[in-house]
Order: sequence, then C-alpha cells, then structure tokens
Amino acid sequence: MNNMKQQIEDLIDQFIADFSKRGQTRWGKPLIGYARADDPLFISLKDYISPTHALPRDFLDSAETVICYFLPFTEAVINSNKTGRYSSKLWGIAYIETNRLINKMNEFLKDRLISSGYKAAFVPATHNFNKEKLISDWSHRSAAYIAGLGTFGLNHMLITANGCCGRVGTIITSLKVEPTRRYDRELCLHKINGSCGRCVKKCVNNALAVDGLDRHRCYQMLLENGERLRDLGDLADVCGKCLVEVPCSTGIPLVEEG
Ligand code: B12
Ligand code: SF4
Ligand code: SF4
Repeated sequence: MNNMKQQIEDLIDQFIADFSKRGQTRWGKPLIGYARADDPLFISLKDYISPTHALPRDFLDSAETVICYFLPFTEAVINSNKTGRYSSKLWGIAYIETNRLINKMNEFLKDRLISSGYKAAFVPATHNFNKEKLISDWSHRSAAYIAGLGTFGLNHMLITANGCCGRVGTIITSLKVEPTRRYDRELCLHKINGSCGRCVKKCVNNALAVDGLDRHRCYQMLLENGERLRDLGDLADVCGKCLVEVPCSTGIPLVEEG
C-alpha cells in the first residue's frame, strides 16, 4: 500500500516534468494529500455547499481514498499578475495549461491505478459548475482541505504550505492510503487574529468583502479577462488579483508577534 503511494507520487512528479516541456507554464513541487472516502466531512459538504454536492462513492462505488493535489504556480506567473486591473497573459496561459495538465494527469493516473488492479474516477479541473449559482457539485478545494492540504483564507482560497497561487485536482480510487493529518489551526492571518485583510483591498471588482464573496461580480471580472485574453484559444476566465502580492501567495503567512 505504501509502495503504491510512493509510486503515485513519483508518477505525478514525472508527469509534471514531462508536461512542462510541452507548454510555457512551469510548476513548483506538487503537494499531495489523502482523505478517506468515508470521512464524515464529505457528507458535511452537503450542508456547507449544497445538498446536491457529491460524495466520493457517487463517482466510484468502491472508493476508499480521495487523492488531492495542489500545483503551485511559479514566481514568474505570480509576479506577472501583480499590477493593473486585468489579468496578465502568463496567468491566463497558466490557467489553461494547468487545467489541461490536471485533466491529462488524472487520465494517466487512472490508467496506472487500473493496471495495478485498482479502480479510479476523476472530476475535471473546472468548468464543471452551475453557471447561475456558480457552485459545483464537487468542490476540489474542499476535498483538498479534507485531505490535509491546507485551510481556507479570507480570499476563499485554499492556503497550502506553498501558498494559494495554484490549482487543485482530485482523483478517487479504491486503493487504501493512510489519510494525511489536517492542520489543527487556521493559516489565514485574518482568521487567526483579525489582521491582514490585504486580499479584500486587492479585489479589483468589489467582489470580495470581509463578510463574503459576491460570486457574480467576481465571475463578471473573470469573463472580462476571458474576452481580453481570447487570443489564447481556450477560455481564460481568470483574475486572481486577490491571490497575488498577499502574505499567503506562496507560503503559510507568518503571524507578527504582538
Ligand atoms: C464555481 C467556481 C468559481 C466561481 C465561484 C468562486 C467561489 N469562491 O465560490 C467564480 C467563477 C467566481 C470563481 C472565481 C475564481 N476561481 Co474558481 N472555481 C469554481 C469551481 C468550479 C467550483 C467552486 C465552488 O463550488 N464554489 C462554491 C463554494 C461554496 O465552494 P468552494 O469555494 O469550493 O469551497 C468552500 C466551502 O467548502 C467552504 N466551507 C465552509 N465551511 C466548510 C467546512 C468544511 C469542513 C469544508 C471542507 C469546507 C467549508 O469553504 C470553501 C472556500 O470558500 C472550482 C473548481 C471545483 N470544481 O472545485 C474553481 C476553483 C475554486 N477556482 C479557483 C480559482 C483559482 C479561481 C480564481 C482565482 C480565478 C482564476 N483562476 O484566476 C477566482 C477566485 C475567486 C475567489 N476569491 O474565490 C481554484 C481555487 C484554487 C485554490 N487555491 O483554492 C479552483 C479550486 C479551481 C481549481 N481546480 O484549482 N470560481
Ligand atoms: S491576504 Fe491575508 S486575510 Fe487574505 S487570505 Fe491571505 S492571509 Fe488571509
Ligand atoms: S478573483 Fe478578482 S474579482 Fe474575484 S474576488 Fe479576486 S480580485 Fe476580486
């Protein structure tokens, strides 16, 4: 079982190294976490997100483990998106190429798991949400939280050991893997002691506030960028200004002593 876990982690590293040669985007070291498919927190997502939110066993009857990974963007991608109202081209390219990477890597991992005698299923990286409610029936980052990869920021991002600038993927399998321990504390400075709030100040469309996110205002901004970046081919419905140049962009933010 542990041998198989190591194999999965090596396959992910190798796949990303190979995929990096095909496009412009590079990624930092991926973070990988494991959750039990029957972890009761999955059922609680029906309350936190929506009653139609899926359970791992809705995708795979024999599911034992939800494998989650976080693919961090590089400094070059993050820095490119720091200034101005609109998203940088590099941020748009990173979005498109990371979605492609997640979908291809999940297919690859699924095949490898099946050829080792296990079952596997996955959900696409994005564009799998209800366009009116702007809510998905499978929240990758909530699964990643359950799998111990991080905690949520005031900006609604999953903050991981490598920050929040990056994308999340999940794959569900019948392979049993020891679950990853979750953080036993908040990582967002605002949630720790009410400080920071920098992400709210950085929002370029008045979508993010301390008391919540106006998903429709945010989506409006994403579509505006999608239109400006239409030369990229695929839809780059991006923004991400509330993720860059903030204390949680690339790592766990440090609490300033009193
Ligand atoms: C719909 C959607 C949107 C909508 C709504 C965003 C939102 N905040 O809800 C719109 C179009 C506005 C949007 C915008 C963006 N998105 Co978007 N989006 C999604 C999508 C498809 C579904 C998210 C969803 O269902 N939201 C509804 C809410 C209720 O769920 P949630 O935010 O996922 O999780 C929350 C709850 O679970 C809640 N919660 C409350 N209590 C509890 C208790 C427990 C126990 C748990 C576990 C959770 C929990 O906290 C979580 C965080 O708010 C996901 C891909 C996917 N299928 O997961 C990507 C995703 C969330 N987006 C992502 C990104 C990066 C963006 C943008 C930065 C755009 C960009 N790429 O430049 C912006 C950021 C906006 C922001 N500040 O949140 C990434 C986030 C990566 C990360 N580090 O967290 C995701 C995960 C895509 C991916 N595969 O990586 N997005
Ligand atoms: S910028 Fe500050 S308040 Fe916003 S999520 Fe990051 S640590 Fe939390
Ligand atoms: S992604 Fe852009 S519009 Fe949406 S909350 Fe962040 S800064 Fe605001």
